[in-house]
Amino acid sequence: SKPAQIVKGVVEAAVEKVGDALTPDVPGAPGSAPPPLEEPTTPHGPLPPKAEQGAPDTRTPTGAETGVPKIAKGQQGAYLTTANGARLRDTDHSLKAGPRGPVLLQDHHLREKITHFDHERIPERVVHARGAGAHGTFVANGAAEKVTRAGFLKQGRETPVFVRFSTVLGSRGSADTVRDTRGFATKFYTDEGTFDLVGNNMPVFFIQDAIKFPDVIHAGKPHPDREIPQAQSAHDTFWDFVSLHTEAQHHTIWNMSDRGIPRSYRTMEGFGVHTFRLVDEAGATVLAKFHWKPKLGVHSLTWEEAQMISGMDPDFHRRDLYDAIEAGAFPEWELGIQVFPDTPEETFAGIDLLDPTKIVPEELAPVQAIGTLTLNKTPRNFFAETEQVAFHVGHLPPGIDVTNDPLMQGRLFSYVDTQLTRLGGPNFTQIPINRPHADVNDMLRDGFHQHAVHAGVAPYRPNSLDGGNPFPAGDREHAFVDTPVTVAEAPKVRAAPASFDDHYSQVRLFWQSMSPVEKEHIIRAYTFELGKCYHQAIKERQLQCLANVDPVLCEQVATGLGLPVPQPTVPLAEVQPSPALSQVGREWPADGRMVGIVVDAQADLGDVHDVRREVFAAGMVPLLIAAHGGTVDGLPVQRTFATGRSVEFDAVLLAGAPAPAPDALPARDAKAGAAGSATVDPRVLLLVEEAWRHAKVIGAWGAGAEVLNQAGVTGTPGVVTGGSGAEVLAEVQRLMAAHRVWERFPASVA
Ligand code: HDE
Repeated sequence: SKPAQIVKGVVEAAVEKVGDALTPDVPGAPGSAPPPLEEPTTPHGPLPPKAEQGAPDTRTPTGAETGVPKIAKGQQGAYLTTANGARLRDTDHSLKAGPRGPVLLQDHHLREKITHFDHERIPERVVHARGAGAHGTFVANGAAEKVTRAGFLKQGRETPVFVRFSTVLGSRGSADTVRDTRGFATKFYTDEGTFDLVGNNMPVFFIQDAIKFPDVIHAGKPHPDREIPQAQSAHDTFWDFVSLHTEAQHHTIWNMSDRGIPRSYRTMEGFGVHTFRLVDEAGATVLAKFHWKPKLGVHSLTWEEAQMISGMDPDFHRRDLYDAIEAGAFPEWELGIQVFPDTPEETFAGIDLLDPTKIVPEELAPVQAIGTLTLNKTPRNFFAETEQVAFHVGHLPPGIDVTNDPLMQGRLFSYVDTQLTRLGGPNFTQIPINRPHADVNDMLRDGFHQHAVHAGVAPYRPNSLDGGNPFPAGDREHAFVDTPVTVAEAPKVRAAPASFDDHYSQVRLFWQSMSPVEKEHIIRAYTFELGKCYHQAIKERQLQCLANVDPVLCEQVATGLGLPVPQPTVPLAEVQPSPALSQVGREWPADGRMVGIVVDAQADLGDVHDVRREVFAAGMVPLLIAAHGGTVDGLPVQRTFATGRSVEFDAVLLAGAPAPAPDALPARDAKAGAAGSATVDPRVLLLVEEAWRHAKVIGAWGAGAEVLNQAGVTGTPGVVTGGSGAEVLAEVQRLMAAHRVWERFPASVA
């Protein structure tokens, strides 16, 4: 029969692929030529079997040899087997006493298959459960050599990395575009041991001491009775906590700003948050903060877009990351450091460097680039890599050390502890994605899921039975040396230093550094979130906090909530704004951006071919939108008026003015505009209206100009018309460099 033939074909193809599988040709893998930029969503036939499904190679997903001989692997060969290797001839029928009889208990294959399935799920991360990861490389430019002996930061060194981005509050299946902090965790597989830089997309944290972490997370997670809301901070317990623990106000304003709803993982900054101690060859130290700077600039969604995407494409950020990598638009970040003298006070310009609720403005201590991260390969298997990757703040190579930041100190305990439950025991560093690329000889033994078959009889030191192995390393053998920092002689106390008491000056600094449109967004975010709270006292308490930040901010939010404006209880700090904190006002490359092109049969299709080529040439991805699927003049239609929505596109081009299709909703006469009655499909009008409202660039030529007329947006800022597609695209591209047409957003504050 036909299905049987297809299965046979697939098996044959798989058998053929077995030979290739040991040297998979991964597009974009380091060393291989970048694949041509191509539309990632072009419809294609059934996927061929994955080569590695036939015979996994013996390397870790990041390319290091595991040393495990192929013969010891659990899965290889082209034939379906039981877990212990017996070939099977049927996996679709349980063993029964006759075709209509009861299933027999002796059916080992049935029991094994179902038992394994029953245990497929592992506990999700208690925070940062929702995430997406990618492989890449980090190349150092050598600038850090002056301050650290870390080998991977020496000039020209290339280190494989795995990065996992995440939201904090939501469950594994929650939407990507919720308002939240984003995790930005990087594993550098250095040859001096793995370095995990477990950061966020915001430079400060809610709390100053790790002991409050369970409290802030309990407050942010869904309410314990109804378990709602999912992945949101817009609820009573969150605002109860942050208004009572005012140290949280700085992180909270970052969350309420556009930083809480990134456009893409590719347009996020990253921060190590804590201050680290860097140590050079001679043992001299400096204090430092790590920063990731995206090549594409820092850019966010609008709140309405974020909400719409949560419904339309909850996997938006994950898809965006994978599409960009697979299209060859490899995301890049510069790693930078701010460097401070390591003085006994551990302060810089009066700012306590151990307080994780404080930044050091870049204008006071510039971020110096020390290398470039490029993500160029998507995971082969989500569970094996993204889900099982385990980061740890204490995974440090020689040359990078911790400080006494009480938040960092608590994290040093937490990250092993959590893996014991999540990954089921102490041997999680043996999982392929977590395996160091440096040699490991750790004398740790046994435990659940022990994969190593250790040789020798003396896992202790010193010994005389295993020839003295393993040997301690000295400085010259790249040993990690704990920095001999002097510990103050002081009484044991549960207390914080007095400098930790300033909870408002940097919140004001952040507010004052925003452009008017960013301020407007912050006001709306507070008003929305507090508007979702039920308890009046909580709203009033948070308004009191805002009064201590800025009278305009407080007054605007209070007006939105219909509540009185409180007076400040602390003097308003004199602050110097930090322009580096604003996302507005600079220009950036548009690599990997999505450009929607509306076409119909009447459009000038020659121009559409040209424009599509030009969009590709600019490193962006054109997506053709038409009434129905199929092709237009030989070009694939990737979105229809039913499947496409404005939020997916960074700019919209109109090459035609499609008439209402039979499956369109009734036209809305109110929107007929200057043309009298609407002759354009209302879904196209909606697309244009939304793109306009979200301050995106819109371009039209030929018949497309009529859509602008009927949407009522002709001649407004960022709406481009011209005689040809090429002319319009050139101007659209120029405007896209600013990310959005900022002047289209209303701003009620200066
Ligand atoms: Fe985490 N955090 N955290 N965190 N964190 C976890 O570890 C914790 C903090 C961050 O993609 C957990 O493996 C404590 C700051 C990221 O796998 C857990 C404290 C920053 C990720 C944990 C903090 C982070 C985590 C949950 C307060 C930014 C995701 C699963 C002292 C600098 C990593 C896991 C990934 C994950 C504990 C505070 C970032 C429970 C106790 C500050 C990006 O161990």
